[in-house]
Amino acid sequence: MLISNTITSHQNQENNMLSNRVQDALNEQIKMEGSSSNFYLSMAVWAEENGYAGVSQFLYKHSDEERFHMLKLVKYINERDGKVIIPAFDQPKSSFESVKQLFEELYKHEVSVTQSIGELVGICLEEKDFTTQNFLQWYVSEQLEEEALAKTVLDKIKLMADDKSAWYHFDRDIAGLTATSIADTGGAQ
Ligand code: OFO
Repeated sequence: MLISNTITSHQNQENNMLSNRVQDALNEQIKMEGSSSNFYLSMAVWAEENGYAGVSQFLYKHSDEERFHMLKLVKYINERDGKVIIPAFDQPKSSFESVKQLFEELYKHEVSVTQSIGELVGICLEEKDFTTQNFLQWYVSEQLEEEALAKTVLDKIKLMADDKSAWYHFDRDIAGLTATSIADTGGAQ
């Protein structure tokens, strides 16, 4: 079993095909990005229902970005002549105690995605698949920016506490906030 796996892995490298292990891990990441998109969508719906128009706009937009992350992986596996499996997605959480709690969960979620990307990069290195490892660097940078964005928003929320006028401005301004805008300002807004 071990010998045949090693042979398959060597053959895959020679043919520039994905090893089964890398392909499975990429498909797992497809599930994670798709689940992220649904999670953001569910949070957007909750924010809209609860009158936070700007927050919901921000989250709808981010849901689309996560779907793009999923599609980028789908295209990559196809380009490498691999097999894409579109998975079933678990139902995301749909109610939150507050915007603060929502962003706390969002931040935790992004940390877990960063971890998953890190593990995926580790698998590529073990499998000596440097092409995929290189492709994944885009996700490594993206996660860095997204974690910074979530952290910045959480810090703002903590500062605002119960200040209604600050919340009004926050809800108005967050609609225009993106991971790139946070990265450009070094996290300061
Ligand atoms: Fe897919 O970028 Fe965050 O989760």
